[in-house]
Amino acid sequence: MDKYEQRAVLGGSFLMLVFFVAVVIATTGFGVTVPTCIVDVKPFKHGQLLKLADKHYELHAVAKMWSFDPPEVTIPPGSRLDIFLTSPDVAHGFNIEKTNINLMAIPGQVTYASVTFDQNEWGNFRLFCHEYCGMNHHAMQGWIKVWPAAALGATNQLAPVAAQQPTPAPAPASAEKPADTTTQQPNGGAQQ
Ligand SMILES: [Cu+2]
Repeated sequence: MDKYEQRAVLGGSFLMLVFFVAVVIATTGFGVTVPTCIVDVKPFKHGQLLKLADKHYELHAVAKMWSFDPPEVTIPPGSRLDIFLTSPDVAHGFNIEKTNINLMAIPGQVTYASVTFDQNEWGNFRLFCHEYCGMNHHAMQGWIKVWPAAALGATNQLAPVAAQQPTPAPAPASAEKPADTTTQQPNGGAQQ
């Protein structure tokens, strides 16, 4: 074997080993989960947010032309969110900014991923479609609103944020600023 060819093979093998170790470390050390296709869950037609336990929620999300159902959910900081996603029409994307969540919504199938939000970071995380799905694809977005319990109201986590009239404490220094200031803020724009 030519010596350059030999080096290329050795270099390629070494890189594959590095990548494999990186995947193992990401999975075991950092809790990064790989999106999976769930075969024992039937596709559902309506989105909902279920509270499984304190700071543990399950989101059934439907991506359709050209919106998400539910369009927004509100959960407290430090929450784990298990996401089950499907589509009734065409393939869509499901990407939550500033997280590892990057899913495909596939008609007739359910995909799954899980994300745990940082205890000390809160704000609005934009959810958007990243798979071209038609005329209004560019406008297809939603919100994952991560707000302290005091801002959530007593009952329905899915209540429109505008109707909750929460009065959260001032954001900690590390708080995420809402990504889109043109949308209505949960505290009516009173945030300092
Ligand atoms: Cu789209």
